[in-house]
Amino acid sequence: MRNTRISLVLGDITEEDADAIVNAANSTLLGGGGVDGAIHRAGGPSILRDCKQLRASTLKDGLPAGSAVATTAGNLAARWVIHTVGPVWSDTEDRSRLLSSCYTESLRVADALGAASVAFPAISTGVYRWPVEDGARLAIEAVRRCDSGPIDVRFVLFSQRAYDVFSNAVREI
Ligand code: AR6
Repeated sequence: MRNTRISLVLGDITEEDADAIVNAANSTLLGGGGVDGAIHRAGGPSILRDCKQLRASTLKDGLPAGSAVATTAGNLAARWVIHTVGPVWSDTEDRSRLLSSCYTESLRVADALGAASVAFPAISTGVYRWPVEDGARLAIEAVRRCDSGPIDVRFVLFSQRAYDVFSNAVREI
């Protein structure tokens, strides 16, 4: 296993100066609320322009849950935004593999770009209602398991509660 350095940050991912930041997008790639809205607002219109280009070319049917794709990052400090689509939480179906795949696919894309550092939000734990304890465990396990991608992986948590839950998960795993 590689020596990935995992760190936790309490704050706003749009202010993170990692080479790549990950967006918890939806399949349309055309923007939304939560972290997606914040990234498009802070990064400016060129990110949406890139997303529209992807939709018109390689992603005509949208980006499926569990996949990831990169665009430029407009006015952000990061060089790239990696857009991924988390699964919506389900009480009846286990969609954990899709959530893990968001992390591993994003790391694969980051690796292909040559990014040395990548920052993740807690994918699916907002509008998509994934319980943050489970989301944190899956996130950290997926990053630990991954043998490609940046060595410097940051989780940028937007609330003290999410930060505490991720801290516990790092300690337990
Ligand atoms: N920096 C870091 N984390 C943030 C920020 C921020 N600026 N803003 C919110 N979060 P969500 P999802 C946290 O809802 O659950 C969008 O409309 C937030 O507190 O952004 O994957 C998309 O277009 C939560 O912990 O993403 C999709 O339709 C985490 O980011 C849908 O929401 C994820 O919350 C995706 O839902």
